[in-house]
Amino acid sequence: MTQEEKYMQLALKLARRGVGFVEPNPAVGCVVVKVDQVIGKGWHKEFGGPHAEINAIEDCRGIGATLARATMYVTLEPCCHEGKTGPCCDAIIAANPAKVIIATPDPADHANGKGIERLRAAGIEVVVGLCKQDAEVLNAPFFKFVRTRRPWVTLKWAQSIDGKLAAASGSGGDRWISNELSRKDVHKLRRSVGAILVGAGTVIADDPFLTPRPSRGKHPLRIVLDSNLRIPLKSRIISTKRSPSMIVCTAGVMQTKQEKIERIRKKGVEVFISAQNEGKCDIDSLLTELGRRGIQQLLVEGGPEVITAFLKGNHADAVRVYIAPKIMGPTGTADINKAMAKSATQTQLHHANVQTFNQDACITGLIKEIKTPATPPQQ
Ligand code: AOF
Ligand code: ZN
Repeated sequence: MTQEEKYMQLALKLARRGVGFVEPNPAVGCVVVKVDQVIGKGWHKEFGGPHAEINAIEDCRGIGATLARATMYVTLEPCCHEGKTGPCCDAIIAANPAKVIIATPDPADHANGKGIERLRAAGIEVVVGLCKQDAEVLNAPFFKFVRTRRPWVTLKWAQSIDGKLAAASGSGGDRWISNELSRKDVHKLRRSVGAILVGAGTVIADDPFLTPRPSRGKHPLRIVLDSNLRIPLKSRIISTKRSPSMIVCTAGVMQTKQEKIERIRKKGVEVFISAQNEGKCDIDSLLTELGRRGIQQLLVEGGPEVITAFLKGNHADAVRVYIAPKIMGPTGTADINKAMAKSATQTQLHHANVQTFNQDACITGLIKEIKTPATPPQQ
């Protein structure tokens, strides 16, 4: 690894601290280096807060250092628009570093090379493309949404070693599969997405709230895939108002369950009549609709049939699975292995990452490899 790559990797590491807090913004990190010394570090810490570059410039000021003759490493093209904060480009130009090294351009309309141009026009040397792939993997949901206007889909489940997602009611065993720390992580994940989806079977079996707890001001849309409108009117997703809800069913129920539709709508819950695919709700057009509503990320939380349908239809971008050191044996239900045995394709996850939450393992991986052109960084 070159020295420059090391600095950019440090900026990427700082950026990762923002994951879970900055969405739907990208996570961005920044390192300022002068005569081989890091004189400032910054990252985008939370949605609506100052950008990475501003925090890094502030950090330099904190030790009384100026950016003259310094090099700034930043994981995303600095913005030049007036957003929730002032344009980073103007702050960088005012601080006047000799060089700015950027991992990847920002494809958002308000950026898309304009920030790079503005820095160059001010006489700052700009290099683009260092550690580009890592930067693309880091913000893959943001990049997908900006480029395609479709949400990034993560399939998440927690399983026992023998592939069970739930404990049978009355089995006497522990209700939870994963441990408290894993579940805390799931709530952080919920806070980072625009919508959370489950199948009607999960609602009937578990009656989940499907809200992030604590919410910290985040209220992702709760979606139930329910082609035959089986959801009980008393279910928490309908009766609690903490987050908006949307029940997705097919046109067939408009004749047979008109009254139920009305009753759900009267409770302030949306009933969305979806296009149909083999008698089920068409996931593809639902994703288009969610994208149209500006939802950047969708978290699919089960059950086994729904998770498998997303995999089979090639609608998933990422998988995050928590594996608890537990064998459920006869007390386990919702068998993910059984559902997946019906799924047509073998899938090798890319850019995989393994974490532990106390004694639970958590594997994250992407369905497709993130490819970037193998060109050397432009000078
Ligand atoms: C940067 N540095 O650290 C981030 C950037 O609403 P705002 O003002 O927070 O702007 C959000 C947009 O700015 C976001 O959509 C993305 O294009 C860019 N994010 N840019 O220069 C940062 N997080
Ligand atoms: Zn900015």
